[in-house]
Amino acid sequence: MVDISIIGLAKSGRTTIFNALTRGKADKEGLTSHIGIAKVPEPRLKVLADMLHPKRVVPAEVRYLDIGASVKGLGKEKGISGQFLTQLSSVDALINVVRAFTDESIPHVEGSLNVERDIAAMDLELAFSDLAVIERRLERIGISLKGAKQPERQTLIREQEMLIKIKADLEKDLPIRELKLTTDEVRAIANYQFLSAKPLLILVNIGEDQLPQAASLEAELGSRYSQPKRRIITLCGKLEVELAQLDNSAADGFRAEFGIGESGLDRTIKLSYELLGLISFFTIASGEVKAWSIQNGTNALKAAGKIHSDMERGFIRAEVTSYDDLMKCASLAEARKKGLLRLEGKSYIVQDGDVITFLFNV
Ligand SMILES: Nc1nc2c(ncn2[C@@H]2O[C@H](COP(=O)(O)OP(=O)(O)OP(=O)(O)O)[C@@H](O)[C@H]2O)c(=O)[nH]1
Ligand SMILES: [Mg+2]
Repeated sequence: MVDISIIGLAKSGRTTIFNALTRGKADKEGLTSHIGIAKVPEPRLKVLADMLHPKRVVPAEVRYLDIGASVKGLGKEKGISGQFLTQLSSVDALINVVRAFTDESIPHVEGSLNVERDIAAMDLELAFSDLAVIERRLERIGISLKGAKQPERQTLIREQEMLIKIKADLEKDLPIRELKLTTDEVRAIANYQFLSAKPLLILVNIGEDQLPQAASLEAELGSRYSQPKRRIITLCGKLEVELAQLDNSAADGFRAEFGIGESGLDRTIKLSYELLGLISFFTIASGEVKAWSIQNGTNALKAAGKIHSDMERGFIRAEVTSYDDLMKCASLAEARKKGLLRLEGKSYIVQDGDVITFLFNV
């Protein structure tokens, strides 16, 4: 499962966004962190369901984490530490909620509204956290080097050099996600789970009164902040949380009235998926149509492992058809008759929209 953590300054609307995304009712005053699940919007799943009338339709899921109110004033402190760091380090991506709504009764922690300043403050926070991790590791390497013999010595020196290089970049305000690293370096630093290396979605939380400018604000901010591993979105958390309580057609009606095209929540999930390089594949079995998310470039063996470790261990082959080919037929059986089912082996790279039946024995 994909894990995404919601971060941001105090009173930026994190818990509101969390509740909207997960259709949850987390206590906004609570100090504890919240974990919730959201279903990944996938229009092709509905088309498949309409065609095949399965007993159950199971969308892919994302897990969201809201790390609670006690991170208040995070931007002023020296770095993210302890329990928060452990929680944040393990997620796949971050959503930074930045406040743009005005409300006299809820003072902004910094005294005034300033989206750019708050984006920079969080970037700094993530960089501080990574620098602290690097410094601790460099200290340890220094100690280990005193007694180290070859070839361990060589390995330690290589790690030391790489960390010193990354440290210098961080000190120049370059987050790790922006660095041009070699595949070896990416692999070497993966274990550190650096925060500034994680894909980042900046979510600008606007007020209802700003809805008419939402699209132009997003375009303007997007031109400045969009990067391969960083995107920006504007939405109104307060409205989204209300719409999330309605059924789909009622919510669509309200959206049309407010001039909002697609659901802000759906767009948030989709953007996080894009940032993470995730694609969907589908399985149709025992009366269930299911969507699964995998990293683009995953082979059939690993994709099978997503479903069940037995499927990976006992993998024989995969029967694959594309969603588009299946659309030309009325069922998988007809696709088979028409010769649109391919047999693929372990190393086949799963494509977005593949409909797969895994054959395995255990
Ligand atoms: N007017 C307005 N108020 C909002 C909006 N989004 C959130 N709020 C309000 O702002 C307050 C803070 O929202 P939360 O979602 O609790 O924000 P948070 O970042 O989780 O806050 P803490 O965890 O307490 O630091 C709540 O009273 C929300 O109802 C919005 O778009 N417009
Ligand atoms: Mg909160």
